[in-house]
Amino acid sequence: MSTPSKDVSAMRRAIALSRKGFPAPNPHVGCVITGEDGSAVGDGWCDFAGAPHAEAVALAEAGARAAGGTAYVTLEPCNHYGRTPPCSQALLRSGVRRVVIAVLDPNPVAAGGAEALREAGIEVEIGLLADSAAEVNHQFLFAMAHGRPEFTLKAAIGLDGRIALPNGDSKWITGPTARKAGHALRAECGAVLVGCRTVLADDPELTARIPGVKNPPVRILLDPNRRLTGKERVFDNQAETWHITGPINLDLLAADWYRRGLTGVLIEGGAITHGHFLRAGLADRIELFVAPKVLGAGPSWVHAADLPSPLELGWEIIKSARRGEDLQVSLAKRFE
Ligand code: AOF
Ligand code: ZN
Repeated sequence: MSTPSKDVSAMRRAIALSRKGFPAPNPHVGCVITGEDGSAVGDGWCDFAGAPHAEAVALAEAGARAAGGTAYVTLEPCNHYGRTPPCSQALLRSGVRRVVIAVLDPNPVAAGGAEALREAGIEVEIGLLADSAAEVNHQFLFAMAHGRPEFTLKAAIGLDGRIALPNGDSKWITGPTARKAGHALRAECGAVLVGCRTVLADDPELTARIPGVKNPPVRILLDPNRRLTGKERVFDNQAETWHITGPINLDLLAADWYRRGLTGVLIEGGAITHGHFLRAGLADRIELFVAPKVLGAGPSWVHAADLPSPLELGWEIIKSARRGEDLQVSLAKRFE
């Protein structure tokens, strides 16, 4: 039996809604409610971690018009009392007849909504446009599956792959549009990490300075030899800062960051830090902002001269987009 086109288009819209907001470390979730006659009566998405869930937002808009209708949700409705009450119960109370789910929730704390709804007599369908819904939510799903955050290496480079001018200046390689996209990536990941050399060289704030960010990303500093004084700008009170000192074991740290609630970390360099993540097999995605400039000297964005052979392979360009004068190239590790 093929899926009716009205189901496909409603779920497409729910997936488009799920892209909105910066819900990290929580999942991206979108929800569309249609009434008994099939007309759209409610839209919702989860705007930030701690905000009302997508289903609650859509149900609030639909009100009594949800009765006899269908709810399209990109992630299985939660079945737990977290920061908000269970969406499975809210859906039941609304009187919807049918719930269409793209992807089941791998979060053991919240899962079980599909079964609860079915047991209550609601018609539940699972898997519609699952691949597209999962791609929007790659970070959350990756973290749940691997017990660690998803790591994205980010760099702004010239045409020769370098990150700094001959005088060492690395601040303005790319233009304002690309820098804004970089700030969106920080908010999207929910955490930003740099090595101490980058803090000493650039004194960055590492904040997400764009509208719509409610939860400032956590700042993580790798400083094994305690070279930072605590007076640098990353130690201001704009966001939480985790200062890691002493011997560094990235696998142990990754598991610890996950336990502390992170699902993603944007690794902003420098070259040596990027190299450590690549070498440890902890580079899951790469975001390169390429400026149409030849810098001529200075280091490449990743120091990876001693990379063991299997790790250097297998990247796939999943997206590329013009950002003002510059280009953003998004890559994911290809699993074979
Ligand atoms: C969201 N937004 O729209 C949905 C979520 O942190 P809590 O208490 O709000 O619960 C988060 C869990 O709830 C989350 O990990 C996921 O399993 C489930 N669904 N979460 O933040 C939403 N529908
Ligand atoms: Zn919920």
